[in-house]
Amino acid sequence: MIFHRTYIIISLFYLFVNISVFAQEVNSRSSITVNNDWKFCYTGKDIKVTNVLDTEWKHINIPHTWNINDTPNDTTTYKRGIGWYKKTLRLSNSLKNKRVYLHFEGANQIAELFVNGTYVGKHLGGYTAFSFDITNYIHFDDESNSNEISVKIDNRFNKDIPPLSADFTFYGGIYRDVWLIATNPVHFSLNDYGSKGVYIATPKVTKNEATVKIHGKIHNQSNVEKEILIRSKLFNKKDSVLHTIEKNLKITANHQVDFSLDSILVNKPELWSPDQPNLYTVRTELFEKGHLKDEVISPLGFRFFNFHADKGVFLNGKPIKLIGTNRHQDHETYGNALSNKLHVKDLEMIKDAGFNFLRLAHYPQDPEVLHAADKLGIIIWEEIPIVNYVTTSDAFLNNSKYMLTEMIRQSYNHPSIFFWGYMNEVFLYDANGDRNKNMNFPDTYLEWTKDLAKQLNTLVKKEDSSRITVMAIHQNDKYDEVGISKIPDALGYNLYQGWYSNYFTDFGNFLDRTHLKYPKRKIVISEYGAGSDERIHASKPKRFDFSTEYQQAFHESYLKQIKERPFVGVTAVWAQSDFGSNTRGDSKPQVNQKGLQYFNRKPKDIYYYYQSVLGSKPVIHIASHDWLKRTSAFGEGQIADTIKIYTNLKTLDISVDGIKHQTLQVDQSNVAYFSFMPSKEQHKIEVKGKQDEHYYSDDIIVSYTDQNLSNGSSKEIAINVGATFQFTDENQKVWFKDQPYNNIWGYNSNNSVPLKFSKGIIGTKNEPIYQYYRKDISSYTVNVEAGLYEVDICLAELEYSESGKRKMDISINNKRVWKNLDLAKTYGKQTAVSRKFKVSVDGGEGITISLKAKRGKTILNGLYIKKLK
Ligand code: GCB
Repeated sequence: MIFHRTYIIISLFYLFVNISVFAQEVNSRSSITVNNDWKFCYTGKDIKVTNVLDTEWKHINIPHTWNINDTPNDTTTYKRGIGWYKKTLRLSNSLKNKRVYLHFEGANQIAELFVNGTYVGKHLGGYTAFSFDITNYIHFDDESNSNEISVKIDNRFNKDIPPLSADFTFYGGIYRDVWLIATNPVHFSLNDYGSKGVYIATPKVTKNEATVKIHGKIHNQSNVEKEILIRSKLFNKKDSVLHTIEKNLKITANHQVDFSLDSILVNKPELWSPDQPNLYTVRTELFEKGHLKDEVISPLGFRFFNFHADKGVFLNGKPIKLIGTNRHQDHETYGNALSNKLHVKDLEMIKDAGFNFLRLAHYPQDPEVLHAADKLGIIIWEEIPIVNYVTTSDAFLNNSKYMLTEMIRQSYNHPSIFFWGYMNEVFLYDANGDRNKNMNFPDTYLEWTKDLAKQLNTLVKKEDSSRITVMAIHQNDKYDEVGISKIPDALGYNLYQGWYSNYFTDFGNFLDRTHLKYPKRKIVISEYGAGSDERIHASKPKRFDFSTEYQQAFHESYLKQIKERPFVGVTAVWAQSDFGSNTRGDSKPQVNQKGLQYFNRKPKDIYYYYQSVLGSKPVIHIASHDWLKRTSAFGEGQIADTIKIYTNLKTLDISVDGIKHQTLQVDQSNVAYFSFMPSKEQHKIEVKGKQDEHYYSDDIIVSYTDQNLSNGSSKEIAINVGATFQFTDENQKVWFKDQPYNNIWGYNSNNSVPLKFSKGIIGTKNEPIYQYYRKDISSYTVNVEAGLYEVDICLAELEYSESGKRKMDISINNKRVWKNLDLAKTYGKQTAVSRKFKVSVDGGEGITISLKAKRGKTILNGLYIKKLK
């Protein structure tokens, strides 16, 4: 919601959507959302709206995207094409003397508006707002019953509109609010790059005084010259008027003029900061002959900041380390079509984690996000979506500049914004050696891109020199060789040492080397992160295994390294929540899993690590709420289990099953561990602590899965062959990590190799069982006691699409159950195959699955054995 009205009563002069319209006298502007009762049809192809059959329209409300069912887990239906929206609008006669606008907060990515069959205009770019004046295209109640609004949205690849490529889903649709705005003929401009036409600057701010400078644009859409008065009132947070400033203006007919009011001086301003987000308000009014004709309300915050290459960021004269996160705007089950409530909830979670900084990656987000950031005290980096590469065309250049101007003008008044960004990893493809191969970049590519950066940087400075310009780069020397890294005021590094490359300790070393080499560089860590999946756990976590334990170790190490380096002024986790990325094939395909919260926003355990280190409230959180089903054995051959706790308390009391286990002293790291010996299937763990006379606690119930079918202690075993972690499937069954035969169970072929396939698997929700496999395996043995068993063999052909490349015979206890199995031929590539067999075991011999290659090498992905009798 961007149009805050105080005079809501006078706004109620019309109601929409096929119901009667009531007229009342309106003095000032009126804004109302027109989100309900739309019809939608995804046509895919570019056809006329009149050619869509009546039966093809579906009733929908906005916000809406047509890609909701495309993610996650579906590699086939990601729709990039044309979708038509239409709506009937009935407008009161009282609007006859008004100017009527439709304002879209965002539609991805090309929007074309038609009113009553006539083309009104087009907007390019999916992440900024735009308005159309529809006055000349509409009829009113006395002329005709209704108006047909139709909007064609196109989310196809367009080489001239950023982003061209990125690690996120380009959901199509009208996915943010749509507003109908009615103004008097003379009003604050609604055609100034989608902004509200009023800009509040604070050219000078100190602790003692601040100046406020208000300027903007006025549009006289009447045929007569107008004499008007502009009045701005500055309110403090208690809503009392502190200052009023006015100016008379004359505007010729059918003209727009810029206006600028004299400076206002505010003594002893209450400064804005993350700890004290003091907000003022400016109400700017437009009067004609003493009557209020229009008004715009804008937020205002006083703060001064600078970024020092050695000492980091200073806010209001004091050092402040900006430790924050990145946010994508989508959400499980909603795609990018979120209610304002969900946007605000995200910001509240970010604040609650203790973060004071947020990068809006990789595009401008809903206006509500910035309102929330202003109010909650979260410092913002906002950017336009030039990601991965550019097209060296004038159209791309112009669209980028247009988008950048839109972003700045639309967000200008928000005190939370400190950074304007304009590029992310723009040499990704080129630096990786694709140049002149797949991408066909011209020889001038690097220089052209550098020039684009220069032009964008200059544009930002012209629009708003009060903020810091920034771009994010990946770890590659090309940016320095070309010199593009010198263009912005600050340089953001997206760093993934220990995830995309070997060790997380390389992170600090890289920072130290870079700071030494470029001592004047203002370094931002614009991204760092590792993926995780609540179903994957490992006591010895490995890079890229998607275990929650690896992600935890990664962040614990990174945050420590960040805190040790004062020159690192700004940092941001990648990312606050998991998000849709249609090209990904991780353990949850089509989702980027590096969030501190899941795609549905449930916090991961690691969220509480940040909260315990950065937040102000006492935290005790057992770091294993996601790992309640464990594969350690109990009873005979038992091994101790270790439980981790995130806390900012100094002393913890641990109890197991209600009995005091130990008292733990916690060091500076905010991480505490204790061990105990599981002795039965379930244990209740409780952790308690006390601070300032208040008690805090957390508890979990952990359960243990035994793995021995030979002594009757277990009746089933599931094995994720080829994997180094345990996996919990959709039926809550725990799949053990793979192991060589240890006299209980395991693979027998020492030459076999564990492999991973990084794409989605057709026909299962349990991808990690099929994505991991062992190749060149001759047999797998599980010791069992005598009885009748069900043996489920899980396979997927992950290498070949063509038949005839791999053929194998599979036997269970020397009895052939599959002959000449050619998975590609029978089931196709990348498809989960699970087949169950009944096996009777007399005793002694256990169950051995043997695989024999007839062509190519054998493979095995998973094994499940269950005792039936
Ligand atoms: C990056 C990109 C971001 C990706 C992220 C990742 O460097 O800027 O868009 O999502 O890495 O997860 O790989």
